[in-house]
Amino acid sequence: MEKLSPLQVERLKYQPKLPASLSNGINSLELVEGSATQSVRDQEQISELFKNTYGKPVVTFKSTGSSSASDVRNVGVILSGGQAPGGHNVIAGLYDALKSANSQNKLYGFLGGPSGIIDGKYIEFTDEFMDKYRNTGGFDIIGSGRTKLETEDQFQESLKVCKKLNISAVVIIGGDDSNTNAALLAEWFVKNNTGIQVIGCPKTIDGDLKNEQIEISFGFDTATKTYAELIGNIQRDANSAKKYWHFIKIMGRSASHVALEAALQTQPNITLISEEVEEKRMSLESIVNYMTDIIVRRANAGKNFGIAVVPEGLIEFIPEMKSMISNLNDIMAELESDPLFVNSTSTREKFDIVEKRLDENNAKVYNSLPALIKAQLLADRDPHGNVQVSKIETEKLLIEMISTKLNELKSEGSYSGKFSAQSHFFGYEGRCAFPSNFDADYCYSLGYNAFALINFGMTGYLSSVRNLTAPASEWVAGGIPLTMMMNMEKRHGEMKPVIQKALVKLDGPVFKQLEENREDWAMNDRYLFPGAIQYFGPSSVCDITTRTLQLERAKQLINA
Ligand code: FBP
Repeated sequence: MEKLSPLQVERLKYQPKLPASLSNGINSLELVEGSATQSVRDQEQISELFKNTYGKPVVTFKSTGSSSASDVRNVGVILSGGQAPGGHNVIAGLYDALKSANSQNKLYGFLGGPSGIIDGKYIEFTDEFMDKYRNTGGFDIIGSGRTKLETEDQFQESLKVCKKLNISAVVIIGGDDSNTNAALLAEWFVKNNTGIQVIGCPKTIDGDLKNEQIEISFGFDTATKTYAELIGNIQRDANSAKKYWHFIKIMGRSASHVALEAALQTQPNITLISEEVEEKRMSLESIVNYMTDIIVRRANAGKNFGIAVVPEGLIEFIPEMKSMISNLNDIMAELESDPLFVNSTSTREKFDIVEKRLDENNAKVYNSLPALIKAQLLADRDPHGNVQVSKIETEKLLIEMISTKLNELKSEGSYSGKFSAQSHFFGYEGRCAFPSNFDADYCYSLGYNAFALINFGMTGYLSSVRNLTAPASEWVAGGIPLTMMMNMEKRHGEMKPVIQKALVKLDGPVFKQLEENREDWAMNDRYLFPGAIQYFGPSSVCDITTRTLQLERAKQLINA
């Protein structure tokens, strides 16, 4: 029995590329400090909450050529939140940097996400163990979790575990929420004179942890390429059989970056962007009308087939749905401890209980939905107590509503086509793919760079690698103060400091590219077939990054 596939064997041998500034080793680095920074908004409150870590400068590294010895350090690492391709390489980069700085250094991995540091569940990395995971997808090396590291008790427990292992720095690999918590932990460690540093790494396939300083979170590149391959394959099938409309929901909890990028790589007939739906205050009915119009026009042109891409978070951006879901989240929090609701066996009974509690308008919206969607809205909540959008089959909801609309048009005599639809959800398929060369290199650099920040005594920083559309050797490595990306937002009814989530900018070059082309793509089949991610071959194919990064970079150059 073979233990590894041929591609696994080859990928294990891949040596990720580093920025030139880091490639002479950790001990030859010099830290270059920029000027003091401010948070993106609410400077007064954020500086008050982060008295010890606020206002630090952006830093970059340059190689001095000469090398000096560095102190012995033990470091702990945590994977937090949803999987994203390349997480193993962040750890590999961190491990290699740490061992190259001083072979006595140790790296501990906390198991199962942030809960590992609280419960003291960990492993110590060895060469042999690390080598099995290089350039592989997934977070199975130490596992991940969604526990929020934010309370005094949790910080105290983390401190005990760090002291026991003599850990002087913790690296948290996570999205906006996890890095917000990294900032809180960093501040707490300084305030309590623990001498423990905290460094974050920007992770999430959703691509919504980005800003002026962070060009993209890792995993977005591989996940979007994986979805684009799948969409391309379906487009080819649709164009061959010419008998189905494929409705494809694409992961991305809130922002539509993933759907937008996958659409630019494949050019489907319809792409919905949640941020546009919200901005234009489009109702569910107007979305259905917009899609139906394209389906009718294509049918009139003899094309009873097509591809529609729908972002995962769409439902929460439709104004009437947003209001109903928010009302429902509150009601469900009460109902979860109501024996009448919990013990009621019939779904109909549950629908009735919920409907009676919803405000009048929200009850109307809830009632207008098909039973399948109503049931999904009542299913398990996420750790914040909210509806789990990935479980709501928006693609099926749209198919059902469009079918009804087309039947009406047919009976009025204004539609004579055939509508046969298939639904798909691409999400988990892309989160653990083998990282693309870009993500393998980017992640390795982020991890390597995280140790460089630790070695210079930095804390409350996000590992940052920039200039990502250039070859890896020209990437710029450094660190961004986490507080610089923060503002105050309402969470669970209270104002809290959080890292701003980046939604799709409707006046940005990426959305504009879709907007300028969508009528052409709707009627004329301009499908692109990206094929599988290539790991070997010309760098113009293997190392190329997303359309999103390329378009944003081109815009920056025009503005410069
Ligand atoms: P992160 O923000 O933690 O990276 O996770 C994002 C994500 O992959 C979303 O795209 C998706 O909605 C969600 O996780 C699914 O979560 P789960 O893995 O808990 O089902």
